[in-house]
Amino acid sequence: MHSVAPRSPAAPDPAPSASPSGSVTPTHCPYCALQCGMGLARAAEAGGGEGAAGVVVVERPSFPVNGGALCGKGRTAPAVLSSRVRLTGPLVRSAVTGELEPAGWEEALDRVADGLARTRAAYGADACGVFGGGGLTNEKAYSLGKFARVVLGTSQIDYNGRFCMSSAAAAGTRAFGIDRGLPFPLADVARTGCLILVGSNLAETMPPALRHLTELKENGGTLIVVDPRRTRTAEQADLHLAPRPGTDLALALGLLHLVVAEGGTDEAYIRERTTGWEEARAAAMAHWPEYVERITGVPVPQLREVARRFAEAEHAMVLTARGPEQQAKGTDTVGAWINLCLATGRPGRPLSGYGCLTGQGNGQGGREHGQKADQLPGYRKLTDPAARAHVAGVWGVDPDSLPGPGRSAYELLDALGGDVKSLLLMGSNPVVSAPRAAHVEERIKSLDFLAVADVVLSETAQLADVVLPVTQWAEETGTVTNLEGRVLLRRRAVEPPDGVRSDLEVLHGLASRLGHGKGFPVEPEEVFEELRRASAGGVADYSGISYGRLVEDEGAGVFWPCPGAGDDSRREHPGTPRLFLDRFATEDGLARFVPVVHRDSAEETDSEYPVVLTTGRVLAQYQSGAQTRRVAELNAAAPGPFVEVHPRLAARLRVADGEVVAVVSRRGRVVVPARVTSSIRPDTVFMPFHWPGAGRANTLTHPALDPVSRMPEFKVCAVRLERA
Ligand SMILES: Nc1nc2c(c(=O)[nH]1)N[C@H]1C(S)=C(S)[C@@H](COP(=O)(O)OP(=O)(O)OC[C@H]3O[C@@H](n4cnc5c(=O)[nH]c(N)nc54)[C@H](O)[C@@H]3O)O[C@H]1N2
Ligand SMILES: Nc1nc2c(c(=O)[nH]1)N[C@H]1C(S)=C(S)[C@@H](COP(=O)(O)OP(=O)(O)OC[C@H]3O[C@@H](n4cnc5c(=O)[nH]c(N)nc54)[C@H](O)[C@@H]3O)O[C@H]1N2
Ligand code: SF4
Ligand SMILES: [Mo]
Repeated sequence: MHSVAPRSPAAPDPAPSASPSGSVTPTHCPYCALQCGMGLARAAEAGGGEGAAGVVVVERPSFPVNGGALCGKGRTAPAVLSSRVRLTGPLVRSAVTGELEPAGWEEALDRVADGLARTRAAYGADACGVFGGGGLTNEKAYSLGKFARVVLGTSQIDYNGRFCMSSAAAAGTRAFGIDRGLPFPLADVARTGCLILVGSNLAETMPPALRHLTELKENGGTLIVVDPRRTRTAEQADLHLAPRPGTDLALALGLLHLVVAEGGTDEAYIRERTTGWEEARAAAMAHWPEYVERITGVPVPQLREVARRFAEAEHAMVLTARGPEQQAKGTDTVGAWINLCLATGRPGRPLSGYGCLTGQGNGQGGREHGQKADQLPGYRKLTDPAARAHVAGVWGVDPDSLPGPGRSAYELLDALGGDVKSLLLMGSNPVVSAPRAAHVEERIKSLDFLAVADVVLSETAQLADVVLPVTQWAEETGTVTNLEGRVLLRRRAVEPPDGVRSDLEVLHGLASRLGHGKGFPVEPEEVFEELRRASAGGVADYSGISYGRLVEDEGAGVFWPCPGAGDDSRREHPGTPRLFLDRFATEDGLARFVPVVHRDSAEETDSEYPVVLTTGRVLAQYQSGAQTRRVAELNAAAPGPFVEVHPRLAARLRVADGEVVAVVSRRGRVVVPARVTSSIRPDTVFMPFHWPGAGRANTLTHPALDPVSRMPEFKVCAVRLERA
């Protein structure tokens, strides 16, 4: 059993108020970055009949981020624990039949260690690849990065977070010297005066957060939503701008132009807290409103209205999500929105600023502790000699033995079967979720050796030589860091089934076989203690956080940076809910404007492919669907893929609602039912990406990458529709 010892007897174990009978484990949802608090109660005691895996979800109203509210995915998450299709024993591909067949753990781990060792012996360490996920706990992400650098000695590690918020991360680092999704608690949103929400459909992707938008409006604030579709979120807005996908950069520049023209800039703030304004201003002034209207399709009067409301509000915020970020110009696009915020004096001021709504459960922590191609724990740079020396010291290795930066996620997937011959994959399903997925699937099939650790036989696991079945959220303890930078403790509430092991046990088993018996503990708290030391002094400093502290205040968590107090416990750091109040995290303490200008998408429409395809999510499915497609209630709500088509486009193609159509891009062709709806622009179609097979959206998407963040262009490519 993993026990969580409070640091002092004075720190009580949190007892959620919804506890039906006392024995409720306070924990967090396995899915998105909101990391809603929930309680897991024994089903029998809760009087709730059977309950999946013997537990039922109960409310945990004391947790501040969601206040007890959950979406359907969170509410039904225990169903995946006891799903019939859950993996409960390792699978190894038979040399005789070519099929995956049940095997024991010793054999399976031997096979993986052997596969990786052979590759390394034949082709060198960089022929071994590692691919991680933003759903992994901090402890797992940390151990996976250490495993790659220390045990395999490879530079070839990256993770699915590259596909998620990497553009916002790059832009945030460039402007503020730090990348934390929200630099303030989410609840601040309800009290700002004007919020521009750019390419976030949080009514479907983070439903409990919607209450902050409702409160914002009740408080008299203005909500502006920028989305090519009239989503459930856009329906809440005072003003909905529906730009053509891929044109947010021009839109933000056009707004900045108008703010400058109308004298809405905050000159004192610009002088005292920023650098680079003259160049950024000059770049923005080239974006005249009429020019911006032509690019974006947003009428000039709407641009004027938004610029005026944003500049005039006493407090104002811009929040971005995947819409503007998942573009081959995502970093510059976010940079342009940040410029708008800086020019109007927002970041570091109360109830104001720029933030990114991070996506995956540990999307924030997963990008801080070393599973990124260029990174060491604590958000340190792999190219920084001091960072290498510090982390190598914690790991007990020679700094010169640490490899340099590797390839980004898509580039790594694209190199499989080329100079990367073997892959260990933990916490992602790229056969469904990577851009240009048919090509990625081919690359994966051309590997000499593939090992996948997962809870179900995902579409990617189906291609593996060895599948390692692992424990799930409620069966293990570990920390996650939510979109606010709030570090939280998820706690073990149920016994895992026989036959599964934790990811940490997998890494321990492999490391031992590869000559590293020490250094890969299986107890999460032990890993966290090492992570604290490795992160100490880094940008994402966790050294003042402990498991004991994370159960205080009913498990409300601690915001990083939280430096350690050394031996003096009276000087315990309180954590940092709000950043930038006095200074930015840059060397001179000033925020940096970056001069950016509009540019086209990688693939513009033409006569052959005349329609823009954009992609995203629906309420009831999560990501590649590996988990949520296993839940009956969610499948009933969102049974399969579709393409949203405007009635005018549908009429031109003579396509009826529900009729099956082919959507064709230069990468491939999918066949899906059309959903005719006037909520989308007539020049654009939308597909969710949660399904494999004939309706896989990523068969169509373009792998063009942002030059800074290496984010693929998931949100824009050119397609044509054909009657199937
Ligand atoms: N139900 C559900 N919730 C989830 C997830 C899930 O899979 N399902 N995944 C989680 C994760 S990892 C993430 S990253 C978040 C993502 O959360 P969101 O970013 O809210 O989700 P998306 O649907 O990808 O994109 C949001 C919106 O961007 C719009 N959009 C498309 N192209 C453009 C464009 O060019 N510009 C602008 N401004 N908008 C555009 C789409 O129409 C869409 O409504 O959700 C998290 N929560
Ligand atoms: N077209 C298009 N494509 C997209 C996007 C888009 O908007 N449009 N969005 C992108 C974004 S933002 C993201 S985040 C990616 C996500 O796409 P993926 O990386 O495929 O994410 P998931 O489906 O969450 O995959 C997680 C896998 O790990 C397993 N798993 C869950 N928890 C654990 C664990 O603790 N340990 C282990 N070993 N396995 C675990 C799950 O069962 C699942 O198979 O998709 C990207 N792809
Ligand atoms: S909003 Fe996100 S964290 Fe909350 S219950 Fe739904 S999926 Fe889970
Ligand atoms: Mo994501």
